[in-house]
Amino acid sequence: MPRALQDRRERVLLVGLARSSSETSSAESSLDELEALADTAGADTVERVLQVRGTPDPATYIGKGKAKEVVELARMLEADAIIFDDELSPAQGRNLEDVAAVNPLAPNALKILDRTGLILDVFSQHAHSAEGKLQVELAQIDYMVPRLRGWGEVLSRIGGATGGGGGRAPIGTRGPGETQLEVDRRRIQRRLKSLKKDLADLERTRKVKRRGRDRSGVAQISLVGYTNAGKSTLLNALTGAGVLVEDRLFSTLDPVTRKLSLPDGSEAVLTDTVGFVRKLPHQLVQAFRSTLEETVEADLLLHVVDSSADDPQAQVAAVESVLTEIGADRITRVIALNKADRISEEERDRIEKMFPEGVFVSAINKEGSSELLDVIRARLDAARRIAVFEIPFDRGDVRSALHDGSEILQETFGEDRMRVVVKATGPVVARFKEFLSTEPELMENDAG
Ligand SMILES: Nc1nc2c(ncn2[C@@H]2O[C@H](COP(=O)(O)OP(=O)(O)OP(=O)(O)O)[C@@H](O)[C@H]2O)c(=O)[nH]1
Ligand SMILES: [Mg+2]
Repeated sequence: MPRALQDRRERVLLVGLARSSSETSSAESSLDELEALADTAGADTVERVLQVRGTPDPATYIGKGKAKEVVELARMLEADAIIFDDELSPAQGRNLEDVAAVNPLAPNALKILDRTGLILDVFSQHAHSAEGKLQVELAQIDYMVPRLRGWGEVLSRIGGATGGGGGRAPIGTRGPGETQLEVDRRRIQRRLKSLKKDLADLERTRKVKRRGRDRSGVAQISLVGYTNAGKSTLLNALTGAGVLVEDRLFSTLDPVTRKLSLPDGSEAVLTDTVGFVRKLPHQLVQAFRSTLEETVEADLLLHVVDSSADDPQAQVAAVESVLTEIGADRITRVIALNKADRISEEERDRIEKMFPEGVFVSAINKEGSSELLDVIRARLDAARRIAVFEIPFDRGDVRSALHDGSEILQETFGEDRMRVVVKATGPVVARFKEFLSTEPELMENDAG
């Protein structure tokens, strides 16, 4: 493709569906988000179409007549692609391509894309670490395989080298790479197998690193929140880390962990990770499972909310639903109402009512951060319970780990072991459960 053409931002038409006329406003905010995703992927939205329809049409999502209309409109506006605000089934995608008379081999064909494909595209642009790239490729293959239209009909994105934000490939085609030749299912299988193996290797390395951290016994806090809520900015503000911050969706894909000093002098570690979004593709949740495990194993979740967003409650709901999906919904959390510098007094009152437990902060000018740290410390404290450990003398490492991260109430030394009474969080207790005393009532007498 000539250079000039490649550098041109693409033009896209967005199509959303509302179940009923009372749901149009939430469908509109979903389209806003799709527009932001498209912008992040390098495309300008030239028009949005919202269709009210009780249930999606199984064949064409919006109905054949409407589909023809949308295609006409797209051609008139010289759009490069139509993006549907949902995951299209493989059959819907094929039928819509037929309506658009898409020839995937012809240049400048009108492309049919969906929300999942777009999110995968953004992820593939933003994946930097080896693990992140592999995770995205795995999710892309998962998404693509049922959508292949027979041998060689569709371009393969597998096994090449143009992915990962390198060039200016057109939106929807950025991926692990492209080859002109036909796709062979065996090759896909081989690639899948090697991807999974490489990922497993990387996961092992990361687990070893994490085990080192677990042994320290200090509280682990995970930042969670909607994409672009300001998680990385808050990490930087609280810990002085130099993490990349951008006004783009999904700028962070790889987890970053930094030390955090709490007001009582104790230490915790704070991990920044991938943000969430409405209808986060399950292929990605699966592929990022190991990254998200850090979140599941945290002592506390710091949920960052963009208080200046149009609908913070909807964003919180989207985050909560992903947390439930990965099994992190029972972890204690603190809500940071970020970007407080951008809202008026009235908005502040309104948001305070929505989230009475939330703490207003501005990560950008550090306003509210000391109050936030106080709340974090108090919440960690409340999550602590008294536990009694019996630690052999040769396990000084366990004792010092407990000293680092927990409050020591009493220490007594026996013949071959020491008894340590501590106030520690559930996860810390679980980490050292092999040393838990089997005679807690005895200890209580001792302590009293
Ligand atoms: N006005 C204002 N802007 C903020 C604040 N915190 C973050 N931002 C801006 O919001 C944008 C997103 O910030 P990030 O820290 O990258 O957000 P994130 O949650 O890490 O986003 P992803 O990693 O993409 O999911 C950037 O342009 C920040 O400068 C704040 O307190 N006030
Ligand atoms: Mg970030």
